[in-house]
Amino acid sequence: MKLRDSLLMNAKLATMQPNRPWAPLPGGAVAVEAGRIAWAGPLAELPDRFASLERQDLGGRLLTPALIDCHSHIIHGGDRAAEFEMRLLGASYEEVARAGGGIVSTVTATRAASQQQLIDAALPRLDAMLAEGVATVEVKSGYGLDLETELTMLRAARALADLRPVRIVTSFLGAHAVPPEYKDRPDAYIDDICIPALRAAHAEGLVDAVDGFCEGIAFDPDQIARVFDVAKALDLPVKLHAEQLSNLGGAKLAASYGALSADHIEYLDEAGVQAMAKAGTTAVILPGAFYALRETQMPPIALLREHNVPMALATDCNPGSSPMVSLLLAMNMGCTLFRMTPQEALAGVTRNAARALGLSDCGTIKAGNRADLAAWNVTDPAELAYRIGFNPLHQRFFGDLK
Ligand code: DI6
Ligand code: FE
Repeated sequence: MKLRDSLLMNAKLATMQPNRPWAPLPGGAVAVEAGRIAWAGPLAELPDRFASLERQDLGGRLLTPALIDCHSHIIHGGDRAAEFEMRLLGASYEEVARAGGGIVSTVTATRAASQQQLIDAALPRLDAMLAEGVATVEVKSGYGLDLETELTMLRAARALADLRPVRIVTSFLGAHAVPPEYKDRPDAYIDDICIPALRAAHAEGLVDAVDGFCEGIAFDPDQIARVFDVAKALDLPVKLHAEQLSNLGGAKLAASYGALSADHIEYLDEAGVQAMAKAGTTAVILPGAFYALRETQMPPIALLREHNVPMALATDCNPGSSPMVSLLLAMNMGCTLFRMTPQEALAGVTRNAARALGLSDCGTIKAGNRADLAAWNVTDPAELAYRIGFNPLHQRFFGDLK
C-alpha cells in the first residue's frame, strides 16, 4: 500500500543501518510524513508531534526497508527456453552465444516488439517482484542494440513507474553484445550505435547510469572505456558486468571510473577486489546466473569481506542466464551457494543495493528516507534468506511523495 502520513507501530525494526545491532528491536514504531520516514524508534520514545498520526498496528511483525533489486533485465522480448534445453544437453552459454543464439536471439525478439508489448511482458515479472516486498527495481536496456530499440526499452522501463507503485532506476547497456549487423566489428558498433544511442537516451532523460558487458563474447576493456568516457563527460555514473565468465580486468577498469558497482565477478582476483575497495565500488553478487549456468567458479566472497567491499545481491532477471524474478531466492542462493550470512543477504537487498544504485534515500529505516518498507510474517530476519520458494510478506509499503 501507499503510505503518506501514518504511524506504523508494534513492529520489530530491522533498520539495516550500518554498525547497528542486527537483532531487531521489538516495540518499534515508524512515523511517516509526506511519504518519508520522519522518525523511527521505540514507541515509548515517540516525540509528541507524531502522536496524532493515524496508527497502523503491525502485530509485532518484522519491519525492514523495502527490498531493492539493483540488477535486472526485465524489459525484453521473447524467451530462451529452447536455449535452456540446448544447454541441458551440454552446450555452454558461450557456445550458444557464438552460434548466434544467446543475447542476440533476445535482441531479435525485442526489436520485433512494440513499446507496449515490452511493457506488457515486463509487468508480470515486476508484479512478482513487488509481491516479495521490492520497491525499487533497476532495469537495463541492452537488447535493442540499435538506437531506436535501446530508447524504446528505456521508455518502457520508465513507463513501469507510472503503472505500478515502484521506483525504477535505469541503466543504459548499449555495450551488451555485438549485434549481427556489426559482427566482427565491435569498434564500429561502439562508435556508430552505442555512443550515439547513449547521447540520445541521456538527452531524453532516460539514463540513470551506464553499464556494459566486459567479456570475451562481448566487449574488451578498451571498448568499455570508450563508452565510460562518454558517460563521464555526461556526468553519468557507471557500473559493469565484469569477470562473469573470465577475468579481463573489468572490475579494475570500472573502479578506475569510480563505478557504483561491478556485477557478477565470479572470476574477480584480489587486485580487482582491492581496486573496488579503494574506489568504494559495490560488489553485486548474482547467484541466479551462477546457478542457471551451472557455473562452478565462486565469487570471492571472503576476499570482498576482508577488504570491506559492500556486497549487494540481485536477481539479474533476464531470459538467458538468470530467468529468475525472486529476490528472496537470490538471498537464499547467496547464502547456500556462496556462504554469505543471512545478515549480509538482507543488507545486500537493502542498504548495499541502494549503494549499488547510488541512492541515499532508501535501503535503511532512518529519518529522511522514503517510507518504502516491508512487514514480514517471520520472527527472525534470517528466515527471509532461509526458506526456499516461500513468500512471507505481510505488507509492502511504498512512500507516497506526491
Ligand atoms: N550477463 C548477464 O547475466 C546478462 N547480461 C550479461 O551480460 C544476461 C544476458 C542474456 O543472456 O540474455
Ligand atoms: Fe545482467
